[in-house]
Amino acid sequence: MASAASASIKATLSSEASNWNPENAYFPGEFAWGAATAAYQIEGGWDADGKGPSVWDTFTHQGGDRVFKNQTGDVACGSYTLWEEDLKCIKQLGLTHYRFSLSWSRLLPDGTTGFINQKGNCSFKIESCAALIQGVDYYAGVIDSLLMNGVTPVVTLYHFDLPQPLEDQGGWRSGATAEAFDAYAQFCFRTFGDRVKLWITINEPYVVAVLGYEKGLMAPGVTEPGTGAYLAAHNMIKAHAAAWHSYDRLFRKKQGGLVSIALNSDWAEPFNPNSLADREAAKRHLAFCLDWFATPIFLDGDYPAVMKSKIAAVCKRQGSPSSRLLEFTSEEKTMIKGTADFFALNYYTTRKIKHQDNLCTQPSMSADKEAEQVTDPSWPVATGSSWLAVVPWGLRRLLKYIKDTYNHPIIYITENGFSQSDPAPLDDTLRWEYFRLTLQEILKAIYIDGVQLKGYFVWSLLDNFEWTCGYSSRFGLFHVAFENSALPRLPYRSAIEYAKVIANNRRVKLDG
Ligand code: PNW
Repeated sequence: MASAASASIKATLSSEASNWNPENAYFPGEFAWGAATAAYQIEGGWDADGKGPSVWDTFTHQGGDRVFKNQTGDVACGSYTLWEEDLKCIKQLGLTHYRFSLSWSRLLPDGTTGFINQKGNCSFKIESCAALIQGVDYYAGVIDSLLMNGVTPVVTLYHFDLPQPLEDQGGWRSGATAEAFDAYAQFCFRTFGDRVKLWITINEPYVVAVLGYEKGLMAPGVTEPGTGAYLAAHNMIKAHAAAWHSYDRLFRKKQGGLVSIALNSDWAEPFNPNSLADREAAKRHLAFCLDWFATPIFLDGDYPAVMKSKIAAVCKRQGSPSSRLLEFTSEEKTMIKGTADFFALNYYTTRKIKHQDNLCTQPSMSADKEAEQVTDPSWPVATGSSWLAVVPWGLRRLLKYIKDTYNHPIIYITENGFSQSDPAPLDDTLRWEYFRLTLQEILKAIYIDGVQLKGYFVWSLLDNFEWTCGYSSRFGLFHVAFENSALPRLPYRSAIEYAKVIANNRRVKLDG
């Protein structure tokens, strides 16, 4: 970055920030412009060509109104057969990077490497197996066509869709799942690592642990308050670390890629900035969300001190002799520490945090943190997600916090977006305004705060199966007409504007 240019951008941003337009702005030359998706949310083909069931297949097929109108990902955007249509969207945007996830049970139907779902390798009854595109071949095709079109693949190994046979043996409550994950990760590195150089092991372990194993709101729907999330998180951290070490030991030298884990976090502001109790509570909110995973992985192999002390104190008061938060052994701490090659952040929203005494007699993770979250009524809320208060400046503060807390890492924003409710107008002017303001905060983070931010991925490329909201909540840059069996994709205005920003930045190379 030329320093004169940097200084002038800095001055422009400080003085004219409110008039700033990302279309005319200078992002770093090699900035990664991306969009993201996840297998279960877009692929469909839930049992096609030898794919095994995942916890999301089970969860949605059980019905019970846990998902909007009992919708499922059985068909979703049909990307398993319509990949070429997705590629057209990617090219229309001019993305430099595309982040997608592999369906573990499409590759390894029972979750183990005992059987690999690959062309010519048939375990299921069908006439001509050799004619089929199966798991390995499908993803190889996606990766090869991205590379042929100059788009860098960023691959998530696991995005919420655990193979059901592993869940049947305890899922993330069992250490055996961490071992199975390591074997699966090695298989993926070996199979695709010659072409894939950016890997995410696990997407949002917080969401899997809290919504999947504590509150039971997402698959596998386990409700074990006060223990489920801690146990699931413990095993996911070990799984991630084992996979990172496998890459480091067996593949890094030859393949030269990078491996991280995608962590989601709100930014937390104290409700009353003059209250020490609220300021401490805001720190705890971050500790119980982001630092829960980032402290062990990026710093010292162990949970944040405030989590350990708070949970131990609550447990004591509740009459339990030992803490519900598990402990890592010293070997495990050594194994976990330093197992990420960059910081992958998913940011959606900001909360105001009040101190709240835990008076519960029953175990509960949300009570353990003694912090109550509220949103400021003046913040706009995305029409498609009641939890998504739009606070672009919260992202800048969170990035600065990560820089200061985690030794100035290279950061990628691996997800950020705003949903519209269905029916969603193609002219989403207000939503583009949210993106524009967010990109403005990103520039400030880079040029004023000195954050090493290397890329930004919009969630999501396409409208898709938004978990418990089904198809009612639309995060896509491209609209998908789910009522039409051809599943046509059409750009929202945000897609057209995003393409302009990307095109402009690719013309202007300040430090490239
Ligand atoms: C992320 N919350 O999940 C996921 O990575 C995506 O699969 C998902 O579609 C996207 O965000 C939008 O929701 C989240 O309740 C799920 O705060 C829930 C929350 C945040 C992120």
